[in-house]
Amino acid sequence: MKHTVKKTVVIALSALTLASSASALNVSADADNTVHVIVKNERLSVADGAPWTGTLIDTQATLNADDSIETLVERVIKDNGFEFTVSDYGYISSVNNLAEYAYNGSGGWMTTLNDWFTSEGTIGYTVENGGLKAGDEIVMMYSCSWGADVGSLYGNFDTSLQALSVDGGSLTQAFVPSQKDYTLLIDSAETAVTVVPEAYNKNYQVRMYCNVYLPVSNAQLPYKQAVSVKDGDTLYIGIGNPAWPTMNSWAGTADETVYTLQVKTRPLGDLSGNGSVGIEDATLLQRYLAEYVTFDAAMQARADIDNDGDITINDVTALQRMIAEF
Ligand SMILES: [Ca+2]
Ligand SMILES: [Ca+2]
Repeated sequence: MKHTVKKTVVIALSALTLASSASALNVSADADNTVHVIVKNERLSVADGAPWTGTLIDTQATLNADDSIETLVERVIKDNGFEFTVSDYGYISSVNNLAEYAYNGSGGWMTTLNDWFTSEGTIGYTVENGGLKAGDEIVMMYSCSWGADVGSLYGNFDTSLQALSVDGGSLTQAFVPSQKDYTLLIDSAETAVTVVPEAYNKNYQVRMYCNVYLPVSNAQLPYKQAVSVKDGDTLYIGIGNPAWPTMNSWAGTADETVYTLQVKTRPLGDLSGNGSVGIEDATLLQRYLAEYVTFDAAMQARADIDNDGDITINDVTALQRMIAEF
């Protein structure tokens, strides 16, 4: 019964949140006009009554100018030859014969847009209003507990991240949800990095910005896409700002959480990856010359301290001199 109430609330909220949900979206330079669409059931087993399990669809779908999330997923599902039913209330009620209420009278389909359980129905996010755009990721998933088993926690106000992955650079310390500030090391002065934050409670939006947090301009960084950063930049990752739409606003208010990543070029001679030059790097360089360890191309570039194009004992000497000067 709780689910029915929630649905009604979400419908009522739709008109109110339409404008705000479309306000902070940044159209990426993604040339191909596609959206990543995934349809999956990882929660209800065949033994418990599901007609199928696993990933039904995982595709890049072409976006039409008149699409909403709902029209897009409907087209993708039907084009793949699967059954698709929308209930009288406008909710997706069945996909490939996996219907809502299939698990002991509960269960249903839920949808994330860029890893966020939207605060209004999927029909409310359109190309026209800016709520849906090329490069987005839509995941439709089956839940047995109205979302709690897939990260949609109604009435929970935790705005921390549960994970943060970085490609194209590295954090100087492992991500821990309670630790808010990090250094992000990159190998050259300007590098493309892909930073993917994952909220603990995906009812809250996660937004990422470079250098200015909550700018007036439309500068939110795109989800799961490479962005160019340089030494001195700061990436801000905010979760659950009170001004951003969330279905949880009906249950109470949360305090926003903000993480920062200070971008720093990895210094010449840092072979250990900790962001500074020390005796551990000289030891590693000696071990490399003795062929006890191997370096990748980026490490080899940082090991050529005297910049003569080769890695020799002279670089060990130069590195030891650097350490002594520090
Ligand atoms: Ca080091
Ligand atoms: Ca050298």
